[in-house]
Amino acid sequence: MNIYKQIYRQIKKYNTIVIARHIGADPDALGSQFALKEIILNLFPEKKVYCVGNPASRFKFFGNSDKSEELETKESLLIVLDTPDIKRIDNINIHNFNYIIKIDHHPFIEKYADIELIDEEACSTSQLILEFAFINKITLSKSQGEKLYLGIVGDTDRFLHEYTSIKTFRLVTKLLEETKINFTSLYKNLYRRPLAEVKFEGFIYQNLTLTDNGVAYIKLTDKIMKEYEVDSAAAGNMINNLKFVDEIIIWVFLSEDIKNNLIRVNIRSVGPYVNQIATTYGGGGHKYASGVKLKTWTEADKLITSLDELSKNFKLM
Ligand SMILES: [Mn+2]
Repeated sequence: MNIYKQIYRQIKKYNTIVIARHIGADPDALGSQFALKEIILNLFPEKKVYCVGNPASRFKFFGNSDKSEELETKESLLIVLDTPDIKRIDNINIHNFNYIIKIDHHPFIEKYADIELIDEEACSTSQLILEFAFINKITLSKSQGEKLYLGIVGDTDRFLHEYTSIKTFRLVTKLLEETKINFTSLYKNLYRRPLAEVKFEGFIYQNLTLTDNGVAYIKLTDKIMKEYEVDSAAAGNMINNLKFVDEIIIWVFLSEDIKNNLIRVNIRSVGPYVNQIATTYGGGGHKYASGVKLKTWTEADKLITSLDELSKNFKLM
C-alpha cells in the first residue's frame, strides 16, 4: 500500500496522537506540525491531538505547544515531523510510545519509527504533509493551507533553494487554488523583525572574516549580542542572506549562548556539502545548510579550519 495511505490508516486507528518536531523550531517544523494537528482534528473531531516541543516565541502565528507530561503513553500514536534522528526530537521520549511514524525530508541518519516516510527530494516536511493531504483526498482549510504555505516558504527561502522543484510548485498551486489563501499577506509572520536585528545584521556584514579559500565567518559573543539587544538565535535567522556573494563559498555564523553554555554554529555552502563535517562535530543538517553546537571557541576554530580545508579542495576540483 502507498505509504501516505498507510499513515492515514494508522492515524485513523489511534484515539490519542502526539505530534513532535525538532529542537530549534522553524516555520517548516511548526507549519507541518500544527497543520497536521488541524487536519486530523478536522477529520476526526473526537480524537485528542497534541503538539509538543519548546515554544518558539518568534513564530507564535503557528500555535501554542501542549505540555508533554502525561502524554507519553503506550496507547498513543507518536508522529515525529522534520527530524532525522532521536537526539534532535524536541521534548518527548519516544521510548514511551509503542508506535511511531516519522515524516521527514532530511538526509537519513537513523531509523527510529515503525513507518518512515523520508523524501530527501522534498523541499520541506510541509510539502510532504501537503502531499499526504492530497493523496488521501483531504480538503484543506484556510488555516491549514496558510501553515503549510509558510512552512514551504520558510524552508525554501521563498522558493530560492535547490530543493524547490516542479512538484513543489504543482502542490503549492493546488494548495492556493483549493484554499484561496491570501498568501502575500502572510509573509509578515516570517519576515517582520525589530530594527535592532537589522542593525545587528549590519554589524555582521561589517565584521565578517573571509579566508583565502572563500570561507566567511563571524564570532558573535554574548557581549556583542547584548549590545545589539538580540539573542543567540538571531544570527541563524539572517544567515541565508549571504547566499549570493561573489567571494563566499562557505559561510559560518558562530554565536555564543551563555545561558546554555554553548556556541551555536550555522553553516551554509554554495559549493561543497557541509553536512558531513557538521556531523563529525556532533551536529547535522542538509548538504548546503547545517548546524552544530559546540562547547568551546577552540573547537570552533577547528571547525572553521575543517571547513576551510573543504572549501580549498573544492576550489581545486
Ligand atoms: Mn524542514
